[in-house]
Amino acid sequence: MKLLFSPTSPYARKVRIVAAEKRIELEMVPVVLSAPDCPVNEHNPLGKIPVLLLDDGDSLFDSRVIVEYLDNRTPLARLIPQENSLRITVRRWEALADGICDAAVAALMESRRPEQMQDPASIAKQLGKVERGLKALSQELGNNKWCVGDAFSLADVAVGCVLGYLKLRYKNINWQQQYPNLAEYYAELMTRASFKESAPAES
Ligand SMILES: N[C@@H](CCC(=O)N[C@@H](CS)C(=O)NCC(=O)O)C(=O)O
Repeated sequence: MKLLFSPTSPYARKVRIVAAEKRIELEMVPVVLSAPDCPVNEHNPLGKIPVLLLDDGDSLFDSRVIVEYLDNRTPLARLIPQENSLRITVRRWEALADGICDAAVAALMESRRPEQMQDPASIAKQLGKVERGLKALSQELGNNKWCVGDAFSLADVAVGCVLGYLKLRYKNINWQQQYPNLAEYYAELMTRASFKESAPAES
């Protein structure tokens, strides 16, 4: 199986961490979305990464579908609980974490447009989602070691990926100081090989 990804994509990082935790070997294919010969559109009409190319030629997207597929490939290190209410709780955390990523990515894209074309209200709206989302993550995590119950799960993978993305792209949002519980939690996640090896290089 091949994964079309970019090293800074938080959604692709989620997939890379899940594969590593479950000891599933993926052939990594780095892509540049803006390159004219970028293969992503051929496999995902939405033109987004990550995309998982299966050995039979099919493709899977988006990250939520890919992580479920990988989690079901082997019972080793299950990251999505099979019991319904726990599974929904894990997926709600993932939706919150991914939603913060969506807002952070949208604000970044808007702020990269030529200044006279930028819409400050739209940037502010997206950043409001990021701020409220971080507050919710901090409150809901509290002093717990993991997001859901007493086991590492997909919820922790997703939350770790959004925190890593904000650390990389939004140095002005000092969530580590604002929410010490999230800072401690991220530091703990970063002791895992799967997180360390997938961390985007800080420039
Ligand atoms: N919901 C999607 C989001 C994927 C996504 O937005 N990926 C970004 C890279 S971080 C992308 O491909 N952006 C290109 C575009 O939106 O055209 C997922 O979970 O996989």
